[in-house]
Amino acid sequence: MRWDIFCQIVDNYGDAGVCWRLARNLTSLHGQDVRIFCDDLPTLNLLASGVDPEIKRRIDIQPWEASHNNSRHSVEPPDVVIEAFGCNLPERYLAGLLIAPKKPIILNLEYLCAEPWIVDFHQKASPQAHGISKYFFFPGFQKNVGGILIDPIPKGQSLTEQLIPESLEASWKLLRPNTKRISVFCYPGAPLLPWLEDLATLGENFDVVLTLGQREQLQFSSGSSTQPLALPDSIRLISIPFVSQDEYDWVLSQCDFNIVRGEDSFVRAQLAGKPFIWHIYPQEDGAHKTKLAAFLDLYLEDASQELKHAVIAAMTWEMPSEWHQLIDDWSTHSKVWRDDLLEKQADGGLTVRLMGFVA
Ligand code: TRH
Repeated sequence: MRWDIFCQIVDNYGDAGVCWRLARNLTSLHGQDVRIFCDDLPTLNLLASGVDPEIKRRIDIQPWEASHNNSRHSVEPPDVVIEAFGCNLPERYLAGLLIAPKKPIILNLEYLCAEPWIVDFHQKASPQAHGISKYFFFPGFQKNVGGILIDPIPKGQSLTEQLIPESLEASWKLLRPNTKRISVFCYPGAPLLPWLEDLATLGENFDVVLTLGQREQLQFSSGSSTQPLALPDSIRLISIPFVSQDEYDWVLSQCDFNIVRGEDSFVRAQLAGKPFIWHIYPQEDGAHKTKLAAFLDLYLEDASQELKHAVIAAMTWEMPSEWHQLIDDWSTHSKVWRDDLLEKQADGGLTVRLMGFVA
């Protein structure tokens, strides 16, 4: 089938991250034809860099305007149109669909959500005055919802066995042997500096892998942009550049603990099978607290009372000394959660469910 994915980048990288991962899954695993129309090509290309050129060649990445400025698109209407995260289709593109002999199906791909109400809304029709069928599609963890995006891992290989990506070789040389690794990718509001200072009191060494912008954030919160950060030697900070999506997934798989955010890195941290803090995207009305609580209800359903307290404390940015004594239990729990998640997505997860629904 032919798929048109519309991706409007509100902020950061998550919208592009999800669209790109979906496009890759559709083409490389399922032989679908995919076009992405995106309003911010530099961001999309940043994530897509370093990808097997064969895969990249099969995904047609176009600027947003190309969806309606190029007559070719009105001549060849797709079978499926995806409005990622409820972005509105350009009117002229929609007008082209209305006169097409075969109408496509339009899907509104929603944000990932662990809240129970999505079960009742998933795959429901959203009647449109123009007459083309449009449906809501909800990614999620529960049964009977849209699932999550599962990536292909080369046969017989796990992510951890893949070689150090070239772009990370220099940084990876700075890691100390037999030292716990923590990767950090969070929003500016996180109390990262006191968190690291507290980590230093645990009597262990930690190598902290800082993704793009995190060192600057730390520097800013220290109150001085020129003074070096005063952290004890037990904490070694290692900055890495913004790497491609595959390479970032690799980083998560190589660390013992990950701090992630948004939607896509949150899922990858779970699939890495390691403990993590989800720094959920803060919303003014506090809706993120409900979303986090809904996820923790699922994530900790089978955990002991002790572990529940520890994980909730960690996820709400209590200092490591408050919960770190439970880290081994949490590590075991993370592997069980990952295996369980993969088992629940054994049908192929979001991509296959999308294709099944369309069919
Ligand atoms: O960047 P995010 O915070 O993105 C989003 C958007 O802000 C969106 O508007 C918001 O609604 C949503 O969060 C909740 O976090 P996310 O979703 O984890 O996306 C980051 C993407 O960037 C993900 O695909 C991983 C990728 N990435 C790289 O490819 N290389 C890197 O070096 C890093 C740090 C991330």
